[in-house]
Amino acid sequence: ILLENELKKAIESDQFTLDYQPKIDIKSGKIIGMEALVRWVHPELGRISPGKFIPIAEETGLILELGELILRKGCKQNKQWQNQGYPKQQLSVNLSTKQLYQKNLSDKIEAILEETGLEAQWLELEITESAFANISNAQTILLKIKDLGVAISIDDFGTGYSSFGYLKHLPVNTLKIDAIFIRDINLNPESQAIVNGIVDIAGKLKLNVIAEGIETNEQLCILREVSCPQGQGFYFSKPLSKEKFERYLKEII
Ligand code: G
Ligand code: G
Ligand code: MN
Ligand code: NA
Repeated sequence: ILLENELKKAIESDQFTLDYQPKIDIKSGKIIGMEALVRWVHPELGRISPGKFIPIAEETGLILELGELILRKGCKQNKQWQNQGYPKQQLSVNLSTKQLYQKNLSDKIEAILEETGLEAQWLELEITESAFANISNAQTILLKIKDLGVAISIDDFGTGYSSFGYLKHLPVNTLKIDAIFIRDINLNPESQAIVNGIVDIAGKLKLNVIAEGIETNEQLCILREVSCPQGQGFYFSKPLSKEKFERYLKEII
């Protein structure tokens, strides 16, 4: 209850910032986009991790307001970077299940794109696999989002609803392989086989695929062996504050 009240106040007074974690093309080592990750610094309690407050925001429904705030902030920032002359990159924003099934989601997204001036192609929404339990509902919503020109990525792929069948019905662009398969990929032949299989299926379905949670060079080497095209993780970069992310971009361009 305490945190719920604090969350409400935090949304009103906008205590949230975004960190940005680069996504990397594994062959070239170049950045191909970034994921926005919300951060909350409470005036008295200090940093509160999203692992703690996102579930509360979801339970209380505050995620709808918070999610909209995050989406607006991310789009605005991405547009600002483009205006400042940074190379254009796609920004991925996490969308929680409640947000996906809220009324008029696509209208809200469209309004935010218009308000911020960001072209739809520079936005991707990451939706966790478990959100697709009801395929026909999800299909209707995702088609509307796709019509806007916004890309869709299935987050935590391989751990949620985990039926390849839904890939036939949902207009998704990217499979994001869950970090649990990457964590032990250099030690566990099963993880390696699963990742190899996901990469193959993605290729055959003409879907993009990215491995998350890459922390070591050993993991990266195996991902190269199985021809995984993209990766993200502490090995390349931790999530960076806006300022640090700008410095990162300046160093690599
Ligand atoms: O950044 P970190 O690893 O601490 O995030 C912990 C969890 O919070 C992850 O599951 C992540 O997906 C989630 N999370 C981080 N930022 C956002 C956000 O902006 N929106 C939503 N819905 N979840 C987020
Ligand atoms: O649920 P989602 O996959 O969006 O969550 C992403 C979370 O994973 C973020 O909280 C981010 O901080 C975290 N993360 C990103 N890269 C790594 C990594 O290499 N190792 C670990 N342990 N966490 C990571
Ligand atoms: Mn994500
Ligand atoms: Na994930």
